Amino acid sequence: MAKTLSNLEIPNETAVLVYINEDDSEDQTVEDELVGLCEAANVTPVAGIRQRLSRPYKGTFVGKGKVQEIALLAKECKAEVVLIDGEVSGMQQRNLEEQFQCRVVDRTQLILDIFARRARTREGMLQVELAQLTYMLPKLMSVYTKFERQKGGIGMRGPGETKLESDKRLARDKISTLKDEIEEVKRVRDQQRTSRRKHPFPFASIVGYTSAGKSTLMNRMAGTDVLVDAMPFATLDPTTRKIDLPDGYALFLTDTVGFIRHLPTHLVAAFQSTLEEVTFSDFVIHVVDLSNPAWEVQRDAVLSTLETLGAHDKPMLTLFNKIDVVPDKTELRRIVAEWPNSVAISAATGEGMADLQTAIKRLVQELLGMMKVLIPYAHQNLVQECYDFGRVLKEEYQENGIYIEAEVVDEMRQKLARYAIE
Ligand SMILES: Nc1nc2c(ncn2[C@@H]2O[C@H](COP(=O)(O)OP(=O)(O)OP(=O)(O)O)[C@@H](O)[C@H]2O)c(=O)[nH]1
Ligand SMILES: [Mg+2]
Repeated sequence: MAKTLSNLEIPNETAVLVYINEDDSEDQTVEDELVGLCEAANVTPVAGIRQRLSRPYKGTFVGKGKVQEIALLAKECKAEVVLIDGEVSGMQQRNLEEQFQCRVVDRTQLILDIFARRARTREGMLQVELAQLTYMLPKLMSVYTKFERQKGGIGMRGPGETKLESDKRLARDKISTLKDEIEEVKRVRDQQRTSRRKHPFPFASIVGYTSAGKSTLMNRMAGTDVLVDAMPFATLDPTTRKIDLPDGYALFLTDTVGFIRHLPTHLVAAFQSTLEEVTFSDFVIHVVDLSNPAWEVQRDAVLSTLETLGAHDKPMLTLFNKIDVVPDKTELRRIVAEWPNSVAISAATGEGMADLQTAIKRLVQELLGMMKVLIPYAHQNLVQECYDFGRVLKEEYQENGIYIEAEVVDEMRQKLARYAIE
């Protein structure tokens, strides 16, 4: 499984993992998540240690005694990296590296590292570089310790690394160049869209916590071959496909990058161009991994990320996924009954797909309004648009024009208003 994703040229590194969650009921899921992230970044955990922190210590993030403990552990295990499951400042990082005598990497750097390895498109790579630089900028001044950051080490991979060696001003210049480049890539992509709308209609995005099963669902519904993997962030670049729904309805569906908790807002912003797909959707399909004990925390993390993106007001269909491995069916029924507009499915086995299609069809129908028009032959192009932006029920070539009965999106209704009959 690891072979499909890991870049074998990047050396494996050993790490001591430092957990900082306060709530002990979350221990297992927090550990599982960090170990999963390590696997995706080709890091081998050699030991784990925990400090329950409500607030990080100013100078060293963890407490004094814990610093000693970690230093000892890192030495014993000959760890190359100490990985802290939080956001560590540049000053804290420098202090800790001195104490630990090895490199210190935080959660955000680890995630960015995975993104850097996953990015395939130009846009994806530019966004990762932008995120890395934005994240590193405040840290730059304290980055130069005797454990000089080298190309290839965890937390330092990807396109941003060479520039990180330059000063803050250079980084800022680079950030602004990157933003321009992303804008340019985006502009070209928008131009290539032939339709009047920025996106085809109707258009929905699959969102959800990483590993919830978004790509598995996409593959099942659209017959795509998007990479599915148990490791987090298998998908980075979005894929869009048209899918057919019952009764002649259709939908454009996008599978995109997963969300994760504790990701700084400005990093989400760096992925604006990818996540724009979500903000332009007519509605969102939120996949929740019900088999994960932390599914509620994950669901809420997704909802708050959507809020950051300004996409929380969109109609949402919630899919409770992986029910093939959820033993308690009574509990399952209760959850679905309580959560508005939700369906229980298994993207893996196909269970619940009929209910899902009905639910999606209903959402698509809500976006459409019935219209009867007589389009003059001089404006024949509108006929095709009726097909593109709605569902045509009748098409008749008459003396004065083309008679169309169709369910179409609002924008199209406005466009057709002058040809409306009745
Ligand atoms: N048992 C079970 N496993 C599933 C189901 N759906 C997905 N999985 C598994 O969950 C893991 C993650 O699936 P993906 O489809 O890659 O998840 P994703 O949401 O696209 O994840 P990222 O792209 O990494 O954010 C894979 O190992 C899938 O085989 C399901 O319905 N049941
Ligand atoms: Mg995926």
